Amino acid sequence: MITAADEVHADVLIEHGRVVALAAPGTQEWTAERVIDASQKYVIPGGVDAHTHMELPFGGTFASDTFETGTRAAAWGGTTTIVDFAVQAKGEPLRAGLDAWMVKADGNCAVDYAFHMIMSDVNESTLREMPKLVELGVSSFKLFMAYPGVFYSDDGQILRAMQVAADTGGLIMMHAENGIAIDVLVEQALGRGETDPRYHGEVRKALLEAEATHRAIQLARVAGSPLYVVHVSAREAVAELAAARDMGLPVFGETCPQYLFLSTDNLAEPDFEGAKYVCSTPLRPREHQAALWRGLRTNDLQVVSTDHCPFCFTGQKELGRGDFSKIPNGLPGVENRMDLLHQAVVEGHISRRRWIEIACATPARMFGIYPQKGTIAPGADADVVVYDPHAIQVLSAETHHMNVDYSAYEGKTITGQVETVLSRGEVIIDQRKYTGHAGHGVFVPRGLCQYLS
Ligand code: DUC
Ligand code: ZN
Ligand code: ZN
Repeated sequence: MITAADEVHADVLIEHGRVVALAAPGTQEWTAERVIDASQKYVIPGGVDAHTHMELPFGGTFASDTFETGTRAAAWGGTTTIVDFAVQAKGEPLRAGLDAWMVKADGNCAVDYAFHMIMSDVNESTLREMPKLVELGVSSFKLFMAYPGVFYSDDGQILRAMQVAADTGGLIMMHAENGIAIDVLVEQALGRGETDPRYHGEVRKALLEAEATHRAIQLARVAGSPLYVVHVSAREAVAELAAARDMGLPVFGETCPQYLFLSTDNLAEPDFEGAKYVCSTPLRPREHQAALWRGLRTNDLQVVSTDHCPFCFTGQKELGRGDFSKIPNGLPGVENRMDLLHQAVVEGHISRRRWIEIACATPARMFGIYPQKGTIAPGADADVVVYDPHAIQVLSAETHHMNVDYSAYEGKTITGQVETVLSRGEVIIDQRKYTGHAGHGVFVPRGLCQYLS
């Protein structure tokens, strides 16, 4: 058994959906309805993916995974909890957005789910609503320094939201890119006839991610609030986080597998294939990867989540043929995260326990659901994965379960594969057969970030 803290040989006793005891192998006379033999395998906590966008409306279309298809794919990949983003529509209350996303998820999920709240309209009324959302178990709020006219908040709005977060214990999650400057560069690039997907990466400059990260950190300092920066991709942004953490500030950073394994080489693939890799923050030149791996090892970055936001190549990514700014932003990945990070263990980037820490335990703690989620310990939900560390698999759209017509990792060989998955004690993947069902997953109300007290 591997947790963020330990690697031990152990029997795990599960009752009524919870872990009730751990024991040295064969030392207890437990009688059980079912025994799962995990010898030669790893027994790990179910993954916690703290950043997904099922059914997200974006760029005139919708992310292609529903809560049903996306959470089933999560289960296949050993992820048993997702934290998705409910979206406030401009001019509407936060609560209306949350209610709408509750309806989308309710009765449809294969694994447990929670929500963050995207604030697209920070004003007096939505600021007043923030403490109520925290009480409802939605204790984190995503703001955007990018996407002017859509999700964008200006510095004053950001500061005000951070002040409320400081008062209520809520956590501000920041999409840190200078969207005002980026929009100028987009217009200029298109004016020069630079319309291919690779220009998406060129205009969304690393320096504009670093600048926004720096500004977000300073605003959080002024407000006295913690800050969690989502989908960090630039080494210059990692440096800003590291500097803030060296000063002792409560600043946290997340990166995603696409930034660790893919690069601008993918964005430059010919025949518009690069559109498959358009997401924001964008993929960076390969040289940035070393800084991200180092950040994960030194704890300057604490979480790896997917930003799963799939759009089919046919009919969706194609909306941006002839104009990269119209390509819907996002990559599929909810099914691949645990495997890709195990591959990182195999390749020596991180240790086994760090794998579980960045993929299970820390996201659970960061978003207030530990130890119910993110570990295997008496009292925890029995979200348990039997992982075969020796299986060889090849990632492909032919075999994945995400509702999208391509894989960002097509043809990549991975050592390791999920074999069996339990969600609250129910076997939902049984030796690579899906035995779960839509509606098994329930809403998990979250407490406050557990790194602050
Ligand atoms: N980035 C993406 O790539 N997709 C959805 C929203 C975002 O910020
Ligand atoms: Zn974002
Ligand atoms: Zn996102």
